[in-house]
Amino acid sequence: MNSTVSDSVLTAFDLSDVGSSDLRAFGNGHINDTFFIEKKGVILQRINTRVFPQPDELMDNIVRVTSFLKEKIKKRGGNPDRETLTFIPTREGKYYFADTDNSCWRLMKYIGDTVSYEKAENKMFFRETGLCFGSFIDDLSDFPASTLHEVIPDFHDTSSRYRQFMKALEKDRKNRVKKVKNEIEFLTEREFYSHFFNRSEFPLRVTHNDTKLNNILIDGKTGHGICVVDLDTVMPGFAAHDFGDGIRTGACTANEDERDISKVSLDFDMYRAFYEGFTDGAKRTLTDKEISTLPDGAMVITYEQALRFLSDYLNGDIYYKTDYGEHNLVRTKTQIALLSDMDEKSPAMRQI
Ligand code: ADP
Ligand code: GN1
Ligand code: MG
Repeated sequence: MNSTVSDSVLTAFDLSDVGSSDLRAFGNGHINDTFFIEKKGVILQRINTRVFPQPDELMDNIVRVTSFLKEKIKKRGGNPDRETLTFIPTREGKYYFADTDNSCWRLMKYIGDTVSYEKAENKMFFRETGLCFGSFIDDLSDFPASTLHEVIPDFHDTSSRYRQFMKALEKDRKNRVKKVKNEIEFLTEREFYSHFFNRSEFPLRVTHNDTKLNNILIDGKTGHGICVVDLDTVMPGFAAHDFGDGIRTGACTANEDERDISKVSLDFDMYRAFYEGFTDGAKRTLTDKEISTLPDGAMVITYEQALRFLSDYLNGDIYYKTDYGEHNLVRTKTQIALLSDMDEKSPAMRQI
């Protein structure tokens, strides 16, 4: 087999007749490695165990959440194989396989005739994306949240992200601090964002926590959002964070790694479209207070993402996949440009 996927992985999942030419690298995620095997109609994924060191807990969360969702989808007459992920166990009945080099792999059904976007193509698709992420929160509102493992502790605890940023500054492992004085100043001046979401003030819900636009599959024929993917970070969290990451990735006029920051701003029409979809999807669950803080979620998550990208740059690019040396710095700059624009537009964001 090729250097990426060993024969033992394929044998474990009963895919022995699959050859290296059948594996197509898929998607643009920053964490896992995803392969599409068209002739079997499946997606094979290598779990990034540096980010998710407990694959047992990770898969336990995901399998229980998808089983729960499948029951809901069946009850409302939907298609449980299309509207949520279906994981396929190994021949030994486990939901992941650990290779001899300690890579962990999982297999799921490919959901066909769908597309996912890196950038929102139009308002209709983006409203659908908001609707899917909002409905996800509604569907999981009666899932026993306390039984979920915290697979990445303090994932969206922005003050903890701020402390990690301070540590990265202090260590300055790659001697890069001197190159990013302006970015550091921008982020330290806005430290107040890291305290906005206080755990005791807002209800903890079962949230997705990685609501990037490309984590929604849109039906290629109808244009409707049908499935929420990338369930690794489903954990208790705040609805405003899910709203915020959707806006950060989908209502931005440029890609997350656009080098020309003059192209980066908040597209207000897209903002409104996502807001309408999200609040419609989660209408049975969200309180007025949660709804009133959705714009703050967009700003806090964009701020947090700038902290995370810059910390990774200072630490020597050890967390996110990067394509070139300054990739994390470029990503930081787009987050800063987007946040600056949101700062200006926040009165209008609050008015909707
Ligand atoms: P990562 O954690 O690296 O972001 P994802 O689980 O999001 O990985 O998968 C990467 C991409 O693969 C997604 O953005 C989506 O486009 C596509 N994808 C993932 N799972 C499926 C699936 N079951 N069916 C069809 N496409 C999928
Ligand atoms: C990662 O895996 P992906 O690309 O969907 C990251 C998110 C970040 C995002 C930034 C587990 O998401 O938290 O917001 O990159 N996932 C994890 O693009 O850290
Ligand atoms: Mg993803």
